[in-house]
Amino acid sequence: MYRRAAFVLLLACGIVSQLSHGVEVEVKDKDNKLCLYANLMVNFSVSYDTADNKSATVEFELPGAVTTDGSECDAKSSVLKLNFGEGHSWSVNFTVKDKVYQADSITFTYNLSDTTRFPNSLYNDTKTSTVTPHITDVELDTCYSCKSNDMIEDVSVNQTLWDVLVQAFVNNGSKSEQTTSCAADLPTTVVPTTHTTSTTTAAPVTNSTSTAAPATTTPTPTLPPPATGKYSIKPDANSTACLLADFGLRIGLKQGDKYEEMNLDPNVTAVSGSCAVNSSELVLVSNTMTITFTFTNDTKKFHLHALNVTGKTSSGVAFSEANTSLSLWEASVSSSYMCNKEQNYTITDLLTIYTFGLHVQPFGVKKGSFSTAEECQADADSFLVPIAVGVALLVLILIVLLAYFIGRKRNMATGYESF
Ligand SMILES: *[C@@H]1O[C@H](CO)[C@@H](O)[C@H](O)[C@H]1NC(C)=O
Ligand SMILES: *[C@@H]1O[C@H](CO)[C@@H](O)[C@H](O)[C@H]1NC(C)=O
Ligand SMILES: *[C@@H]1O[C@H](CO)[C@@H](O)[C@H](O)[C@H]1NC(C)=O
Ligand SMILES: *[C@@H]1O[C@H](CO)[C@@H](O)[C@H](O)[C@H]1NC(C)=O
Ligand SMILES: *[C@@H]1O[C@H](CO)[C@@H](O)[C@H](O)[C@H]1NC(C)=O
Ligand SMILES: *[C@@H]1O[C@H](CO)[C@@H](O)[C@H](O)[C@H]1NC(C)=O
Ligand SMILES: *[C@@H]1O[C@H](CO)[C@@H](O)[C@H](O)[C@H]1NC(C)=O
Ligand SMILES: *[C@@H]1O[C@H](CO)[C@@H](O)[C@H](O)[C@H]1NC(C)=O
Ligand SMILES: *[C@@H]1O[C@H](CO)[C@@H](O)[C@H](O)[C@H]1NC(C)=O
Ligand SMILES: *[C@@H]1O[C@H](CO)[C@@H](O)[C@H](O)[C@H]1NC(C)=O
Ligand SMILES: *[C@@H]1O[C@H](CO)[C@@H](O)[C@H](O)[C@H]1NC(C)=O
Ligand SMILES: CC(=O)N[C@H]1CO[C@H](CO)[C@@H](O)[C@@H]1O
Repeated sequence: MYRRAAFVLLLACGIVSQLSHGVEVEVKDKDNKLCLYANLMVNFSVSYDTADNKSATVEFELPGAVTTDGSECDAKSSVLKLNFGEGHSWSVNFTVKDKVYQADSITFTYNLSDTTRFPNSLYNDTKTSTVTPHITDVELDTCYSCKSNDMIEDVSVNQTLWDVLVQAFVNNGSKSEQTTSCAADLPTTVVPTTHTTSTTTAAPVTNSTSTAAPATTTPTPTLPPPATGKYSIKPDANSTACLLADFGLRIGLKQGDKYEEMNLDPNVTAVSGSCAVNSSELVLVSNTMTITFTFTNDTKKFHLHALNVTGKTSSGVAFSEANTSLSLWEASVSSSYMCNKEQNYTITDLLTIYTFGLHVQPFGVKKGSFSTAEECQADADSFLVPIAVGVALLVLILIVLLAYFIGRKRNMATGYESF
């Protein structure tokens, strides 16, 4: 449920209208011409000290009801200031440099006396967080557009900007139909994105500084299959391995209306973990993600019980997905589990993993090598095909032979009769 509020700064008097999407504001100059346009969303995460000597973290969205008092437009610099609630404000300073403009800073001011937003706060003063956003090199007379999440961290405040459409330095009182897209919105070779594109009011006609993607149907570049990693855990330096795992791994992650796939690169992956009688753990840490596999031994069989994947997407958004009630990769404790065929497993609503050439043994590894493998159904099925073909051929040969012998016998029989 998004609210859209249009505001007109005209001698500090605002007109509110509730429409469809984001927080939409229009700042007008002294001639009552549009000079700054914004339609955006901000999520705040703020931590503060509470009276019981602890700290609390609250999350809230920029509300639909804002006023633009304090916003101003000049030829070379302008300020977008959104005031909301009991003395909170969020403001952005823009400056022009040559043919481009940029956002120099974002200042978020919050009033800890607001007990509805900051319950039980130890202090009652007003705090300020100033950060530098990543909004640069926006061509003059274009809107800056960034549908992707852009999280900006500060000591006690994280703010996530999303679905942003801003034009500072509007020329001639009308918003440009041309956009400069942020890097995160552009497709990259590694990232198959955008299954659906959320439709905003302003159609971002592609005429941007970077070669922007056509808004709809982006052809999905396919990732190469991940390289196979061979991972092992030793209980101590002198022992042989107690856990073995070979596989290529890819994860698929949903993020809002985007879907991204990432391969785990074994070359940059650090391995750690532990082996115990009832439970073993394999922890893989790469530059983009940390994956924890927890296997359990329930006397006769083992299975993958929990999987926890944390990391950052290519656009820098942190994610953490875990499922602690899985029963995958089940095999006898004295054997290993194998699945050569590519497999996909839905771990959570947002996370899917893909395995390539999987072979694991989390318990009872002897002499540092895999025990007998129990293969997955998919592998067994692919074995069945050649077997079935072989059996069919054999049957065919038998039929031909049988027909031949029967025919010969008949001939001989007729031979006797015709005699
Ligand atoms: C912002 O917060 C709203 C509700 O609090 C949530 O639905 C939305 O997913 C959040 N968006 C981001 C980008 O964190
Ligand atoms: C801000 O984000 C970082 C990294 O995700 C996290 O460690 C920190 O706790 C967050 N701070 C707040 C106030 O949410
Ligand atoms: C709060 O915690 C600090 C140490 O973290 C301690 O020195 C102080 O006495 C505590 N104050 C109260 C009121 O508990
Ligand atoms: C902060 O909130 C308190 C209580 O809601 C209010 O009395 C005070 O005026 C606010 N401060 C500012 C600077 O608006
Ligand atoms: C803020 O707290 C101080 C003491 O901690 C108190 O004197 C003052 O009245 C409080 N102000 C408000 C607006 O609650
Ligand atoms: C490892 O084994 C060697 C000899 O086999 C021995 O000298 C060394 O102390 C052992 N190290 C550890 C940590 O057990
Ligand atoms: C990983 O390392 C191997 C050998 O060290 C090399 O052949 C391969 O190209 C590397 N792969 C990547 C993705 O860097
Ligand atoms: C392993 O599980 C069995 C049965 O659940 C239990 O009896 C045993 O104490 C556990 N061993 C360890 C080391 O936790
Ligand atoms: C997953 O791992 C992260 C980081 O190690 C941790 O914060 C989170 O609590 C874990 N989730 C579960 C369900 O264990
Ligand atoms: C997942 O695996 C099933 C068969 O196990 C297959 O039909 C499906 O196409 C796979 N999905 C993807 C996205 O690879
Ligand atoms: C699996 O668990 C059973 C019972 O908890 C235990 O007797 C057995 O030794 C375990 N197997 C391995 C290989 O750790
Ligand atoms: C701002 C901008 O890049 N405008 C360009 C849009 O595309 C037309 C032609 O394709 C150019 O003439 C504009 O300069």
